[in-house]
Amino acid sequence: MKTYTNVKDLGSITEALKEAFEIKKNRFAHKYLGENKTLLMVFFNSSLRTRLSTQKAGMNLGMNTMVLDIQSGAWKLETERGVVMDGDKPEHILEAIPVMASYCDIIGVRAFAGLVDKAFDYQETIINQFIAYSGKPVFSMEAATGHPLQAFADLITIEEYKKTARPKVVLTWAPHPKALPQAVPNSFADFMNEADVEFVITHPEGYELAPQFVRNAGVEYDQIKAFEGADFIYAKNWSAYQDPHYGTILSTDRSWTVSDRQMAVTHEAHFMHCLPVRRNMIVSDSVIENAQSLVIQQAANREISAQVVIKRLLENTL
Ligand code: AN0
Ligand code: CP
Repeated sequence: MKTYTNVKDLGSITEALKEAFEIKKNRFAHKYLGENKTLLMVFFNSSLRTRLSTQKAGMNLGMNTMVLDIQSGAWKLETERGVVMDGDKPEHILEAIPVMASYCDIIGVRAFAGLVDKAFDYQETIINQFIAYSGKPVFSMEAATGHPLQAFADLITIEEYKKTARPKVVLTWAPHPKALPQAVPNSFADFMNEADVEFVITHPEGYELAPQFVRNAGVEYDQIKAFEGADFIYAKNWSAYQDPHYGTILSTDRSWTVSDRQMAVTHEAHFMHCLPVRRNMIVSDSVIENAQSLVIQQAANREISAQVVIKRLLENTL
């Protein structure tokens, strides 16, 4: 594997899951694979889980790890070519990338969607510049349109907790006070469309995701109908994708907050969310604290998904 930005980079998801469970059984089985190799993690946005789990995965493989927070301590980076740099950004990403690449062997990048320019976001302008100009294996730690380490960890978690061969998995929109990217729901949909599950997406009208991620998934605008008989409920807020409302909030309807009322019609479903989550906006205290909630297990599996990906990228550098 040379890059990791979406589900297709994994090849067979059956094989990827097998590798994940082997690593979970013995996470130090390849502790010399990354000896004398350096992992650089570049963050344009905040993180708790991605930062720690990815660093831990690198350390399990024997790598040295370095973290750069562009927001605090680094020079602010200009990302568009052709700009007269007379503003607040002293350095251009076109110099910064090869410089950063000269100090490491693998690069992880977190660069959220700006939610202003849909084409800039959906062309994955920032991570694609890392891929084009670093000369190193690059992986997404949440880019503009996807969060594939999260979705891979979510797939691992569903595989661990499913009670039927083909569970019903529902992705539901939930309200949030700030406009958020579509990256998490996009990648979750991408993975669920590859997995052997019955997959349904529910959201208020206007929140339709990009068709390349929705593919053939069922879209149900009635949240209660969607939840009926579900085995897994995956909640997430996202802002509008469709024009002319790209990146904006269309609804703050708190009747969409996942609570006992909706969970009652499910098949004793597990509740899932990538975290960080705003309680009593996205999900009630009672649902997230219920024994069926898997949010901590999902976060723990981030170490495993990251380790599969970094291991495969390392194998490609040998
Ligand atoms: C981010 C998002 O929605 O993409 C990161 C989630 C992993 N969430 C927030 O900014 C709250
Ligand atoms: N789920 C996730 O990616 O969390 P962080 O934003 O804290 O890394």
